[in-house]
Amino acid sequence: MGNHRHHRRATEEKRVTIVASTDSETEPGTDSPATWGKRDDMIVRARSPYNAEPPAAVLASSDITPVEAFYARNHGAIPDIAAQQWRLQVSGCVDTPLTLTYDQLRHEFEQHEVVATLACAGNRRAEMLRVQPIPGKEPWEHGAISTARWGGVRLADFLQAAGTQHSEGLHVAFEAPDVAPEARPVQTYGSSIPLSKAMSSEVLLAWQMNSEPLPPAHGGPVRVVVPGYVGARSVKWITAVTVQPGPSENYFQARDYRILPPEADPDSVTSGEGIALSSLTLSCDILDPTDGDHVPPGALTIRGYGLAGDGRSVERIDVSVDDGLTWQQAVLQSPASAWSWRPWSLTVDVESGPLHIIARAWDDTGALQPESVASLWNPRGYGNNAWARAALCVQ
Ligand SMILES: Nc1nc2c(c(=O)[nH]1)N[C@H]1C(S)=C(S)[C@@H](COP(=O)(O)O)O[C@H]1N2
Ligand SMILES: [Mo]
Repeated sequence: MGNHRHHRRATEEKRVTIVASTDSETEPGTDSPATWGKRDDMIVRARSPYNAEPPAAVLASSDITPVEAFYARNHGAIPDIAAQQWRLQVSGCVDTPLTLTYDQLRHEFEQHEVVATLACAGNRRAEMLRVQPIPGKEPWEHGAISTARWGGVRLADFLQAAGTQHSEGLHVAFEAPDVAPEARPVQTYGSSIPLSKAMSSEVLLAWQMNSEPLPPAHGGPVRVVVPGYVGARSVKWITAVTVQPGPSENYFQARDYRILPPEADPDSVTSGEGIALSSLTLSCDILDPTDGDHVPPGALTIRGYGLAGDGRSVERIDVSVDDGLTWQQAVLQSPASAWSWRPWSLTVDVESGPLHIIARAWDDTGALQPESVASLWNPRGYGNNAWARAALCVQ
């Protein structure tokens, strides 16, 4: 009897409440959608699951994005997990499978902070779908990217504590409790990264964002942050870690978040088809002013960011205001860390009439971004790192 009760309590503790989509606050189409503490001017791509990006000019206004402006990308309803109920299990190719509590995470491991930019692989898809339509995917403009100061524990320290084996080619898979209706078959969210990346010091089990406890919309109580990789690998509401011989079989690792050849039918791809997205690629964007803006003649300050791939650095940003005939070098700020975007600005003199601004980034290996978005088009609309362009009107 006592045992039975104890067992029931344990199950209850483990239960995760999914914020019901019948809650009028999260129902699409109502007048008062849940805003998850975001600014009123967020561009909401979907209310349920909640997907939203800040206006580009808002992103340009701070090097570290405030939580209220940070983009939100969700494939399912946002789970409501109390910190005291949260558990993280590690198993697979480890000597000692472990279960970690929130208190242990905070008090039994060294705490670290990393400023890192999260970028959704679908950022700037809007430009891609003007080349050719991409049905059923969010038309993200410039804002599915943001930068935060993440605080937490190194994933490496946790894997070490579990006695993770170090054989070549192992992967570390992450599981979360949120159910993604778009997955085939419908399943919870998950992904994986190579063990070599998982053991790198920048990869965190984060419980803090900009020095505050991680909010539910961003994966609180605890998420993975994988700096330098596409946002999809930074699994929110992490509940299980498995060290395994190959990549995760989760839909979002094996079938989605892949670059398919242009002629592929995304609805009939099989597991493992296409190129799995991992490291970010060299990119930059113009955030302020942006497409369609009207600006007065005279001095115009253009602002944006550059972002290099996995641990590389942005060394130069060229800006053209005459359709690429001539280029000027933008003024680069120091990035907040090796994992953060690099803000840039340039003040130019502009005359009345239409104005086309182009920006392009070079990294420390001498690589330049690809010029055309058309050459990058792929059926799921991922990885648009073409030269940044903005068409506006000076009057
Ligand atoms: N559990 C879970 N983790 C997730 C997702 C999700 O839907 N569920 N979305 C991923 C994607 S595609 C991105 S781009 C980032 C977005 O993180 P953010 O919402 O904190 O900006 O989280 C990733 N982690
Ligand atoms: Mo994403």
